[in-house]
Amino acid sequence: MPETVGFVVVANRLPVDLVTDDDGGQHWQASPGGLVSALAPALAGQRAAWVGWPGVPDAAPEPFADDTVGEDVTLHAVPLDADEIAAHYEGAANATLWPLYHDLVVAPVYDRDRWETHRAVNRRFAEAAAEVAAPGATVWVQDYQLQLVPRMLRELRPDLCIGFFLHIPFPPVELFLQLPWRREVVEGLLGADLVGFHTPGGAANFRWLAQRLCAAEVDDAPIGLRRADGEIRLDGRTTRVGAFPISIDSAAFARRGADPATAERARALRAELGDPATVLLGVDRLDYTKGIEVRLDAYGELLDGGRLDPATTVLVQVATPSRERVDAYRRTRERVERTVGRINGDHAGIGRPAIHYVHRSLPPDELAALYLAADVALVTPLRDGMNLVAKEFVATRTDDSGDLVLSEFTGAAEELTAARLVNPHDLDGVAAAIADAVAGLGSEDSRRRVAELAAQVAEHDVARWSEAFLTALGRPPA
Ligand code: GDG
Repeated sequence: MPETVGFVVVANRLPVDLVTDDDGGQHWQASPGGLVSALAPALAGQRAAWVGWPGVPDAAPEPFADDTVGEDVTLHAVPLDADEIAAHYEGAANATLWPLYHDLVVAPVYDRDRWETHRAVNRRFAEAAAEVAAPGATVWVQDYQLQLVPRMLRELRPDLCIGFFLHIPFPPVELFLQLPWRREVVEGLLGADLVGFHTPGGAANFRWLAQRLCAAEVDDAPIGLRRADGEIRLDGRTTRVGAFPISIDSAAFARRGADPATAERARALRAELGDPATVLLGVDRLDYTKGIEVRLDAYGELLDGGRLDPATTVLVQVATPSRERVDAYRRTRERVERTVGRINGDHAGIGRPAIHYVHRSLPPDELAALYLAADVALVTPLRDGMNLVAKEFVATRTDDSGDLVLSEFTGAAEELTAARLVNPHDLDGVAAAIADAVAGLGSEDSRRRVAELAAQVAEHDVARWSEAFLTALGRPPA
């Protein structure tokens, strides 16, 4: 039996992935995604466990520690075989729930066999968490892949204090009702003591569904968090619901932005780009929800119409590889790359591309230098739970220069109201916002807005997010 601890994180992935080297050896490497930095303040200074999948089929190491999260956090691997990865992770999570929760940008696949596996995998996570949690421990379950875990864990261990946080949007009720397993999901989440969403809208949708699908009693009374917070009572238990907008380690990004080495690298990057007057920047996982094509199309139209000059403007688009075994992602990549090729074909000079397209993950230092080198960040998702790139861009900039074009359909737009907010379905509006941002660079208005954005992110950092959630959950202080 593993040693039990008072605080357990349960997430789809461990903070490290098992990677096989060319010579057949294996090592652990930080896994993609920002969950480690999001949870670092909550994990600091106490014995804790992290339950998750090691990122490859059949890996089942004994519990271990890794520098990524420190010696005090024991990592407990939940093994998945190749069929389970296909059915649960690529199937139910990324071909059903992900598109359903992102406004059906692509059609969700409703497959009963895959859901059966999804359920079995959720149970395995719940059992692993039940095994490492000490009596009365706090367990924090993360994200859409594990929505069935809170109830399963509650049945195994009624003594636990269980929190759940959803990192993606919770959809409008009309869309959620499509899900054949809709009641199972709502009941799954209601196993938690506290369910957190990025926005009040997500919390409100969930409360409505709990009432309609489970005949739960819903209380509007705020619990001291924010509007749309409230309580749901079912079968003698109470689940609290609230909005907890996630953020970044703002001070760390500001420090990196202020580091002379970052500024030096930013200058070098601009020189490598041919010292253009204006650098536009997009940074995303290559995902159909991120609206990469929207900004490419808007940029292409601005070049076509002569409103931006390809001799003096470049767009850098970093599109990190993601979920490449899922069909819709392969098709999105093809469309993005075709569009990049067409725009470059129409507008690039020899040795002077109109778009620099990077389909790789960049090291964090290089990403920070890009944030500093760019003038305007283009964040145009069709739907996004929060979007951390928008926050990272404004936190990295230390001189109030630049501008941010931000989709209204991101959680970030509810906080970053000083950005140039756009409807990503309105191509004219997106193009106009990009043109206005470029024209307004250096103006009093843009400096004032960027200063306001940076101040917002500096104040509302990720430590504040986890503290707000865990305080509302009632976790005893570490
Ligand atoms: C989900 C929700 C929510 C990207 N390219 C590189 C790189 N990144 C980093 C960014 C940022 C992270 O990846 C992406 O975070 P986002 O928030 O933008 O998007 P998702 O991955 O979809 O995250 C989202 C989030 O969960 C948290 O709750 O905000 O709505 O969808 O941190 O910097 N990092 C490095 N190189 C890259 O090339 N080093």
